[in-house]
Amino acid sequence: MNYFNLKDDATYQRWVESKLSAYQKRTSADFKLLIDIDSDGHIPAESLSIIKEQINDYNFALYKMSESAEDHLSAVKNIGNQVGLKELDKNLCAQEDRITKLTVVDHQRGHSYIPYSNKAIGWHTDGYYNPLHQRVLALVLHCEHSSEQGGVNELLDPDMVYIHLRDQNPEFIEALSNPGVMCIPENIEDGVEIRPQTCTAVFMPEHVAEHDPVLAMRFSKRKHNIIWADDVLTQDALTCLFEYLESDSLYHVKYRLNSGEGVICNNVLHTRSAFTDSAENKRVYYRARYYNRIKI
Ligand SMILES: O=C(O)CCC(=O)C(=O)O
Ligand SMILES: [Fe+2]
Repeated sequence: MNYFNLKDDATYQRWVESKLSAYQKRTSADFKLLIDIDSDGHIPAESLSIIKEQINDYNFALYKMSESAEDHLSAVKNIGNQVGLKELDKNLCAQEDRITKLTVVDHQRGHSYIPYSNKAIGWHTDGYYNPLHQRVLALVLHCEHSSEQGGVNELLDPDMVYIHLRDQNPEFIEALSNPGVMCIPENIEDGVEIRPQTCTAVFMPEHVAEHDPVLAMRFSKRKHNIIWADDVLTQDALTCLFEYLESDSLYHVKYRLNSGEGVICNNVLHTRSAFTDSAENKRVYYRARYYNRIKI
């Protein structure tokens, strides 16, 4: 089933129906918003099958550790392994094991990236600037400690964004599937190119072995450092996309992670609200990005 084919409306409609009926399940009283896992990151079989179902349905699942973890970093690695995530991204600022600790860092120490601040982060998928051979297809975001106030995450399944845009105007999908629609200029530090210019589509079919293609999305709402195609259709598509992201649809999921809770996802769109730390409550997150999708 290739629901990307703009000429095959019947297949697309079947897929839309299956997505909508999956979202219906979230309204049921016994829907499991937080799936139980062990404090070392081990996922019991029953929970793994719920995670599998939610990933299939929504591309993300939230979990909660049964008690407080001794070693959150190794628990995160453990979680990734059990959901088939193996190829960790080599991020510029990640520690050697390639999982990034996100916490407010003193700017003098050289980190001026927003993730290491307490500022809000707008809608994006992770690694939207990565070269195409290093696409970030999955992500584990884990909370070791929450802030005093704020730091809420919002999640949105790219499939629902695709559906919204295609239903508004199928030409929006064509515009945002253009491989040159979004360009990120090279990153040069001290005269050395640390990342070449990358141009990319926003919507990209991802071909997974023995499966029909699935949707991957590369996007950031940041205006800084992104050059969008300036034709009218692209600009209209972006207006529609931005409006949808900022709306409060049935598919937007807002949640503030507590210690020991996290998100496993196929790199869905997400945000973070601004937060304040206190001496007792300093926000610490771990972020693991992978080049492959979840496979359970
Ligand atoms: O801190 C967070 O809650 C999310 C951070 C994030 O999305 C990122 O660093 O890409
Ligand atoms: Fe992110």
